[in-house]
Amino acid sequence: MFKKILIANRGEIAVRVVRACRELGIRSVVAYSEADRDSLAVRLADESVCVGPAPSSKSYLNIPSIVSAALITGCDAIHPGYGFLSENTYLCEICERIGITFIGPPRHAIEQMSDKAMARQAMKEAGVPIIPGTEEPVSNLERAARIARDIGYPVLLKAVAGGGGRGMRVVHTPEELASTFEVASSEADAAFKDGRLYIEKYLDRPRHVEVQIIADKYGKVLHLGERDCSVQRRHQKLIEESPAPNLSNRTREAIHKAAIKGAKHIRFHNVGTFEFLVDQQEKFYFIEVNTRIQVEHPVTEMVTGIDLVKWQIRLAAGEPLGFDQKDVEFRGHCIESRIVAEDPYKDFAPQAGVIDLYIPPGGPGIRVDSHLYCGYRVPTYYDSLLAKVLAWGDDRDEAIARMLRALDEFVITGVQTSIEFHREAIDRTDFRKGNVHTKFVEEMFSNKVPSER
Ligand code: MV4
Repeated sequence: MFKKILIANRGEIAVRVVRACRELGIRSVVAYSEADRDSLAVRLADESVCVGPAPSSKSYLNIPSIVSAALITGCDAIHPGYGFLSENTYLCEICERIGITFIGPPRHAIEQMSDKAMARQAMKEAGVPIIPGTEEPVSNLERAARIARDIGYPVLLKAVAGGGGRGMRVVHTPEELASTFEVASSEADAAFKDGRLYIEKYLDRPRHVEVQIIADKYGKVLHLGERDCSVQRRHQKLIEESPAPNLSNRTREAIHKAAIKGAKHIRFHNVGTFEFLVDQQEKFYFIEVNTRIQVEHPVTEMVTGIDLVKWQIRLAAGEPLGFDQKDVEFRGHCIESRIVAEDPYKDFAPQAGVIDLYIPPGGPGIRVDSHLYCGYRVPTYYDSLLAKVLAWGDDRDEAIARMLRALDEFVITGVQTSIEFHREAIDRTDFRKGNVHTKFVEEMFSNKVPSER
């Protein structure tokens, strides 16, 4: 087992990894930027090293600086968290060369899954359902019209160089194809210097359901259930929950099986997530693999009781999984609200400030993962996540009741937050009924005048 781990990240996930190290009896070293000198992770870690000035490019993304920090402090592993270098294969390669363990999946899996076309091809070979559409970019309008007819309208034109929802245009009828194809291609060219397009069947108001996978280096691949992450805004997840509501057990089990099949096919090990879109007929389609721990991992931890970060570390150190699929128990229902320093009633504009009052919620079924404390200055250089509030209940109704109680208890002053938005979203009839889909937030605001503040 590792003696000392460098945590190449910041905020709540850095605190989370420090806690996992502490429980495993492993010394922790937090790499921090000048803007995070007074961070909670620096305070809780055994050691800390400044890796550069505030801008991420000069600190958290500065590979020579991160690797040097690991070497000078005598670390034998690096935990990248999520974002930043968490899926950077160049860092993986350097770690392999210098004999430091990169805590994550094997480099070949990260490489293969980071290329959307390769990932799609790999899943197709594995027999995992993919969205009907083209493997290659569509070269001209005639071919596009033929393919669209074969797929069936509506179809989606997706920029090859796009991603995260950027560069997508829906075509509802054959008459619209020519003009939309022209517009989509020139938009893609302008945005990504690459005007090539794929065509796919368009799924209207799909749900975003992801499967948590955990696997050791000896071929054991298990799932830890699924999470519904449909409540998003501009492809930023806001609310996640497990189990996914309004999903038949037949579909649930089929999605789990598909993820395991896909993971085995790419010889995946450690911790990762297979993402799917589920249409209104409960057909599901693979969209991508995340080869890292995710923000929403505590949702799965609360329903299964399995500590994903400690297992990431154990698996990276070569330990076998200490349990089988039959041992994994799924109990109750968990919902996570991502509290961000943004004003949802001012188009989620990022907010800065010094935390004046910080009173996190508590009581039965509540967990708060956060790096905040009274007097903490929220830096403007990084993403706006302040805290994750998780509410677990015996069933979804109890989880909702507890989340509403927690959001009412949660006091953060000094910076505008999205607490109020979450309270409103969770309390909506549609949400209570489990009618969640990827246009939930859009529709929440479409017929809504921003409430007087
Ligand atoms: C789609 C889709 C509908 N049909 N593909 C957006 C980002 C990328 N991860 C996949 N995305 C979508 N692809 C087809 N053929 C709808 C979306 C989508 C979406 C997907 C997941 C989570 C949130 C979303 C929000 C808007 C659109």
